[in-house]
Amino acid sequence: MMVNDWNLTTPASMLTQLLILIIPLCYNPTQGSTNPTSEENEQPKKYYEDNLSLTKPFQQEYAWDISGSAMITDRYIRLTPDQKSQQGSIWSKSVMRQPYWEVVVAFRVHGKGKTLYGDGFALWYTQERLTYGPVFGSKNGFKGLGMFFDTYSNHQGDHNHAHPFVSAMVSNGSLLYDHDSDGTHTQLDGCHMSFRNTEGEAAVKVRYFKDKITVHTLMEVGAVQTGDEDWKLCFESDGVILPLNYYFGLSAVTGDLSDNHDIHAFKVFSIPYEVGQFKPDMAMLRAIPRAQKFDAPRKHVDGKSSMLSNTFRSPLKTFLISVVVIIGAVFLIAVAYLFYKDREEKKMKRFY
Ligand SMILES: [Ca+2]
Repeated sequence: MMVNDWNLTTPASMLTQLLILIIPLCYNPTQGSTNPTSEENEQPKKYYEDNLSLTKPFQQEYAWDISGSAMITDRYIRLTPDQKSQQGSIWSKSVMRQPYWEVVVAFRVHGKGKTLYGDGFALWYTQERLTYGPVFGSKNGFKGLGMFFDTYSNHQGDHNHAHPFVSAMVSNGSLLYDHDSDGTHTQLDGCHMSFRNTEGEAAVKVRYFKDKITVHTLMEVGAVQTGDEDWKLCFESDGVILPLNYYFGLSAVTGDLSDNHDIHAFKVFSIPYEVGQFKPDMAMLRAIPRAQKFDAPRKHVDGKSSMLSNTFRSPLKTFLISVVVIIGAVFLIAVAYLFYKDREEKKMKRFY
């Protein structure tokens, strides 16, 4: 079954959602009131955002910037091929204008590597776009939300999870992602998801609604009927503030290790604050992205990494190595000169 056939916008699904909205009203004496615990608030109708979505055959390409190694075919968007030192990204040209939303991303990460492969890809909801850098091909110190699909375990110390690992992080621009701990000290939460080298596509659903992030996963999209019950909860996290008017993006990077990082569908839905009513909140325009919960900070431990990525990720290390190399070169030139001068002087002495 194609990704486009998911029961997200089918007539059957729409009818089901309509019934969910209507039935409680029939039995509720305070009809039309906005009880925050009612079913209607938990499951408001979603609206498909065409300008922020990319689905086969990817005719919405005009609404996106595609850069670096990223390329579009009629079957997928390849962020990086299974080759060393690649970096690719796609970014929406327009922003999400509604405060609450849901994103469904279907993808395949696959490659020839049996035990060594990397590094994974990231999904972004950030203030800036087309930002290049060391965090899965995009910049560190981002403002907004980063979702990481990490296939390579860099971490040397205690790790409570297996890879591939899906995690989320919210930054106000000053909180930094640490590759050497696989971002575990700044993450909201995460879960293990065996999405690499699967036959079919895998998918993740990220929902931001009323200051809560909820992430669901789905394996082997297309092998089963993908109703809501098929999604597995990865995590949910309260107390998350994300402003509206941010961009969506996807990026990936390879170092010495590589993989094909393919996006098969990217669907964005806006969610009304209450049934039939969006609530534009001016405070959200000025809000600073933040989250209440983070994992406890841990001491930074240098992780194992591919040589190129490691150099790329440590400008200070690169600088120190450069200084040592220059001092070494100057020293060798000085020794060679003294040796040459000494030999010339001996020659002159012999001549006389
Ligand atoms: Ca990693």
